[in-house]
Amino acid sequence: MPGLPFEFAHAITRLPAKSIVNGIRATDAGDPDYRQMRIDHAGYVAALQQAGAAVTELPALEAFPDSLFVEDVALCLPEIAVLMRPGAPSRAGEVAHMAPVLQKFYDQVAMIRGPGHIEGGDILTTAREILVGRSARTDSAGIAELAAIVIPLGYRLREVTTPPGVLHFKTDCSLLDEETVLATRRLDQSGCFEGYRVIHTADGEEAAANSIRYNERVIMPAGFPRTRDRLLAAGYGVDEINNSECARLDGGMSCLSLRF
Ligand code: CIR
Repeated sequence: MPGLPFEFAHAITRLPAKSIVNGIRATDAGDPDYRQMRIDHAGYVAALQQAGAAVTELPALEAFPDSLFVEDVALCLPEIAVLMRPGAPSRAGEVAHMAPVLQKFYDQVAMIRGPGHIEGGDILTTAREILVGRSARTDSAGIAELAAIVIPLGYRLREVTTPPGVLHFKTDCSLLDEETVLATRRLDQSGCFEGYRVIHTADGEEAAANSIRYNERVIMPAGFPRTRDRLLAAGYGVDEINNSECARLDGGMSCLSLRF
């Protein structure tokens, strides 16, 4: 694979819409607060910029409450972007808004056409393979269609399982470097990270697993001090972002950007 899958120059984000109060959530812990979410989102974009990202910030899409979670609509690899086919019906229309944006950056833009479904949150690209978790949003047919696109380009793809009740594979893990992932114990216990070094989130801090490595920084949700200290002790540079509002919609650090 060309380059390391945490060395990036660009990021794409989308401003939260006022309609975020209608965003999908597995468990209702109250609507997210739009004003706080805008503040948190601005902090997230600033952290990406500090890490070296040229950030393309797209306008809010009121018709799509979950559209700030741009990660789910595309997979960005160095030489190709692949538009996803979200398993959540209310999110399907987000893809058409992302297609022209990616066409500005990429010569090659492919598309998952179905009948399967796949969302970017279920895809972890490491230095040696692309791991894709089957979930309530991502099925084997969607994964097979992605495999048919990326394997001819020289990538290895491995189908794994997102734990039941967990939204996306990356809800429970992040890439930290060429050989290391941050993961919850419940995901690691599935055996999917054999051969990798795994740093576990601290017990009770599972929501810290959805972090991102962007160049020299690890951007993680605030409020998980024991997991943060594990990352610091392992030598990573850490930035913390308040994620209280996105968390109400089961979203976190990876969901909020496309990175390439
Ligand atoms: C959804 O259910 O689709 C959104 N409320 C959250 C999406 C989070 N995205 C991600 O984990 N990649």
